[in-house]
Amino acid sequence: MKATARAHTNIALIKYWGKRDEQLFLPMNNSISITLDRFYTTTSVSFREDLSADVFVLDGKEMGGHEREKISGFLNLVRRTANHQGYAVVDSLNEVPTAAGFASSASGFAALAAASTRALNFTISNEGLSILARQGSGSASRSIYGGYAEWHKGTCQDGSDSFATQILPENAWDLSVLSVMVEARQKKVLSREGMRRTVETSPFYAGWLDSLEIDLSAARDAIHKQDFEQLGTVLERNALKMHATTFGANPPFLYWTGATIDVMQVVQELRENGVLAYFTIDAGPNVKVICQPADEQVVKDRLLELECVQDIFLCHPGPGIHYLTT
Ligand code: 2P0
Repeated sequence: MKATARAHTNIALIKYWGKRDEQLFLPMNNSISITLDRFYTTTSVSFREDLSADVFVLDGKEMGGHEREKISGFLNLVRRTANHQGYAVVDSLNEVPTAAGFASSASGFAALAAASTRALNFTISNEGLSILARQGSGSASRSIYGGYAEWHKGTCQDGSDSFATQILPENAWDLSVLSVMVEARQKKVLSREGMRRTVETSPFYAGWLDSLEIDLSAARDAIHKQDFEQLGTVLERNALKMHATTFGANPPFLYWTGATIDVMQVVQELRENGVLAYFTIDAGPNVKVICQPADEQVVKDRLLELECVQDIFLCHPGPGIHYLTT
């Protein structure tokens, strides 16, 4: 009763920002992402008769406390879904630079959902896996798929229609995603708390929700047409709007540092010089710059001229979950 699965991280082009149900991880809005080739989590799960509790090993180290509880809580959900009793050993290897602002929770819970259901020989669709992964971390719902995916917020109270679907596979449209690392420190306001505070207190949150349909349809349409300028324009606008909601929260907060703004300005300057590049920023100070593969070297060289840039990780669209033989 053992299986191994791999899932890749993803980066949101249209952001998931705010939950309507914290227990079930139901979002306030749809989101759209690209799954990335370079960063992934590989997880083996084996259910064993001889265990009296779940065991979680991350990067070779046995975890306890909150980390183990999170995994065990997720496995409870899998056990309920697959109608199985019995504990498991979960062995995960993260190929994700969390210091660069990549969330390992997306690839982590997508890989765990896939490996644990496969270990139990439980037949499940990709949509079912997306629903399961979502309940570990919202953004994990999108990492089931390669390429470009949309997580539909759904309308059911039980979350049964809140899952992601693929818009375009990874080999359909190549783009370059440069993850520009300006700071390796942990973020001060975790995204979970940031979302909650924004939904509850920011007067700008209503504006975020009101304008989302326009951003979603522009992004979807741009991906279908493979119109990079249209996609870049909307993804940058959407990221700035997400961050604007945090300025209005009480107490207000800001994920950027001066270096974040330096990178944003270089991206805008590149565009003024005819190089199509756009930025997006998640719940931290690091910036992801998106451009077409033909421009990636020019963009990278220009960004490396900035003293505040510590490192740049270059990614392309990557695959969805897959199973490895062990
Ligand atoms: C996203 N973020 O769409 C957004 C944009 C951060 C900013 O998804 O609470 O780790 O586990 O559902 O998925 C990060 O939040 O949050 C995130 P939970 P998650 O990628």
